[in-house]
Amino acid sequence: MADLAAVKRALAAQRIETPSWGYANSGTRFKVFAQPGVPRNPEEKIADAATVHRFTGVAPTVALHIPWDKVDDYAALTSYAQSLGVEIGAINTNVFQDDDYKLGSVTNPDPGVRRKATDHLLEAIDIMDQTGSRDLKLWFSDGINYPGQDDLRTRQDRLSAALRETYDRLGQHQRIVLEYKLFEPAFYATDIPDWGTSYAHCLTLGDRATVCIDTGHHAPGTNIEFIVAFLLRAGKLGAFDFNSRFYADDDLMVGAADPFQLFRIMYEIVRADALDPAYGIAFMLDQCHNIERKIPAIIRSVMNVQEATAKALLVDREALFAAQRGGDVLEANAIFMDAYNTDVRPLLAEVRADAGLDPDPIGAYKRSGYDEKIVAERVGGTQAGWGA
Ligand code: LRH
Ligand code: MN
Repeated sequence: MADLAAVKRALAAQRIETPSWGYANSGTRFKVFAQPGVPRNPEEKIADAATVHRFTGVAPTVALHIPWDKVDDYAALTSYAQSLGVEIGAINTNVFQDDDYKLGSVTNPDPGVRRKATDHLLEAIDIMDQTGSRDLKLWFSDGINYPGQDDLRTRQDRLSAALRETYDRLGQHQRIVLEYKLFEPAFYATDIPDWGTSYAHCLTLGDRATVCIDTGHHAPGTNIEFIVAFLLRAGKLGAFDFNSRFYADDDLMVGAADPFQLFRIMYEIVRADALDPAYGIAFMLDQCHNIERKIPAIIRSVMNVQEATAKALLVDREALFAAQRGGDVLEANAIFMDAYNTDVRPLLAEVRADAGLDPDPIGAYKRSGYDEKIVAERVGGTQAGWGA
């Protein structure tokens, strides 16, 4: 039987990072539905992230995206965040939105473009030196649309050279989390399409290069928890970009489309004793809230991760391992499903109350009037995000 006191301690110590861009306007190629009260600058995004932390108690860091969150003084931005009770988390690079990157960024046939892209990655580390961030999050949209468009092998040589230069610039306490994605915006071959490619580059780079799993970046039917178990065993899992999807990279609220998958993923984390922040896995959200209010959506997403984690922590691992060793297929599955079918909401309400928080974060947020306040205050200026 799981030790409930230990489960509650683990839940109280859980840390989930929210994305600055999750608070800004977003959409699809068809439409961006702007919302009232959306942040107009990094400070307002950080204020919204601090609000999510205020009501959940487990989201004390916010990831930035450069240049979406470009400011003149990152040390001042960091102090501002700290004054609101949060820290700056991962720094995300962006080599996917510049005209020069049509045929690729660090893999582009043009050495001048490769230089420009690599310089952006190095600039992000300069920013990390000012924000105190540990993680440089690299995602490359690089790829090709037609067979023969470019040489697949040569593009890997170019990618490897840029990663090496970036890795060698890292400070002692900094690391790379290298994200992969099956397709989009490239529709024939992506240069880092899957976990194996990211893993291989990370092995080549060194200890401070780890893989980032974005849960929306796999072919349908991919067993993501297997990838988690494998990378944990190899000591190469660095981070998650949590979201959920029904079809492609839908970036919906994590746990919304497939809460059972999220439970299976968090079980592999718990089984490896990798939940504690000291283990070093960054649990980040990477989502777009195209039609729903953004702050309550992110609060709900944090709660979905907490619920999946609580269920995973309740798996009676001793009994499970015994059934597995004994080849008792049905018993093993039953033990696993018992935990998943446990209503953990009362337990999480207790954990929140023990931390002096309202057991109902969404209700508390609604009663706080924060949504009305930002709608009233954030008038004029240019809203941040897509279509800005
Ligand atoms: C790419 C991605 C990446 C981010 C972007 C906002 O699809 O998942 O993590 O840079 O979304
Ligand atoms: Mn992502």
